[in-house]
Amino acid sequence: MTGKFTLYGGQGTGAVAVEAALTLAGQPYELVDAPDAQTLARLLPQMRQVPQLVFPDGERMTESEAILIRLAELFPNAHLAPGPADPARGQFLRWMSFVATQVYAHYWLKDDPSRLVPDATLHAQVSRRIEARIVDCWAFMERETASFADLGPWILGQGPTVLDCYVAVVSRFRPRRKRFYAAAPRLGAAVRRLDAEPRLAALWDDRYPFFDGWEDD
Ligand SMILES: N[C@@H](CCC(=O)N[C@@H](CS)C(=O)NCC(=O)O)C(=O)O
Repeated sequence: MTGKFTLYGGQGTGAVAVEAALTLAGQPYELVDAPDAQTLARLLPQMRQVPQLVFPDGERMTESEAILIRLAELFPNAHLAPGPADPARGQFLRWMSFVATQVYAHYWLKDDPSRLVPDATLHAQVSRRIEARIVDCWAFMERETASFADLGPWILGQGPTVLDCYVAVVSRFRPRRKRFYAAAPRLGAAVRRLDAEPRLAALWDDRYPFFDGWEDD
């Protein structure tokens, strides 16, 4: 595929995982930031969420998991996912879906509990319970992916894949990294490798900076 991508995104959002994948694939893209609810409503009235990626042929995709898998398919030379015949493919798809549905999807409510819970006195409790569920999910993923440690230092052993990009970004949302490291030390080591990946240094600086206390709850 030739031509430029347009990514609707925002600093410190899941769209940064898509930026990381595009960067590792060596693909230039135009970035349109939608930093607040009003801009989201104006630019992306249908869904009001980022990421949204417009492909060079005009196709538009929402859903970070699908976007990341599609990019890995389109640029196989970047080795961003195990291919269809690779024995790791099933687990790759499993964990991509897990991050999207069991972890990332919680933030629609966590970011604004009033969407489902009108009583504001309950919002802090809702948020704490969602965070506890997210930590449990990371701990489950840690246990279930433990055998990949024999194959290499990335989440699926070989990498970095778009799964490493996805977890590296989503694990930075609250409750943030310290609790993530405690629940999932091997996954923590993999995402720290990606934090330190030289090809992504400029991207992290610009789009998800490692500010003082960034790992704290
Ligand atoms: N299912 C979507 C979730 C995207 C999402 O929750 N994005 C957040 C930013 S990290 C957002 O745009 N939130 C604004 C809102 O939901 O109002 C995906 O996987 O891409």
